[in-house]
Amino acid sequence: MGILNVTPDSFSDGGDYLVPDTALSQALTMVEEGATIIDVGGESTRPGAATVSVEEELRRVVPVIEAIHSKSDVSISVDTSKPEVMRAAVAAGADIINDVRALRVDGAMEAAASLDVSVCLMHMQGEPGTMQQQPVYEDVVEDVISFLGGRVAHCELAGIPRSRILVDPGFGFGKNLDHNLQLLKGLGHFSRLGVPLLVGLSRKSMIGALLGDAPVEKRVLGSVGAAVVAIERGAAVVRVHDVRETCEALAGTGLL
Ligand code: 8Y4
Repeated sequence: MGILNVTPDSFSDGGDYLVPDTALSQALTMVEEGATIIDVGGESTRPGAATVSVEEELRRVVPVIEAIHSKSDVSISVDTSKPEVMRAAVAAGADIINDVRALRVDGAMEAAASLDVSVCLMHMQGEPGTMQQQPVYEDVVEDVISFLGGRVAHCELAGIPRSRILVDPGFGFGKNLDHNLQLLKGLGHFSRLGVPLLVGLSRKSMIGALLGDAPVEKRVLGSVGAAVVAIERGAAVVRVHDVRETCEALAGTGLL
């Protein structure tokens, strides 16, 4: 899964892909490099980022999804928590709803259930603005698995079949470095949930910290290594910025 940010404040790409045209060429490049899913996001979820209105999020993601859908058969996921954006994105050609709030926003579960698409349910403790202040777990692996199991059950009650559900431990979302390392070490336990696992570690602060406070642009090799480890431990999908490098490493280790 290649990451396509369409936020002006996205610190990882400098907001370079605001114009749908630029976003489209970036998406097509990632497809050539081996991406089979493009994740289009218009709401920055980094700690302290400003919230985005429904109108602004629609303005950012819908034209980009339409453009990718008209030029490529690649699967498109929409990174959103808002039911209105889910509906418009799917109408524009999105195949997957990637929700960091796991369909907990009012109306999101019903919206997703009414749409014939897959959903990725991510774990987050707290909300983006405050989630890194004091994350607390009894046992982070067990706590996250238990949360995700509950969300899968909610989805099934709402009419979303298990065959359309993915789960994600949510690296960096209300987790300190130790929590993130425990989750990566314990990734194999998530197979208990019986649905495919998606993992996003690319360029995150965990990688920066492990590399001695490396800046974002020096996190590529660490991110690629983390993606390989995640796939080796059972992940079905990795959400990455560096598609070419990640595919090459997976191919060279026999994992792709
Ligand atoms: C550098 C670059 C530092 C990126 C931090 C970040 C996930 C996700 C995000 C994830 C799923 C991010 C939308 C955070 N992370 N969706 N979204 N899983 N499913 N931060 O881990 O990339 S945004």
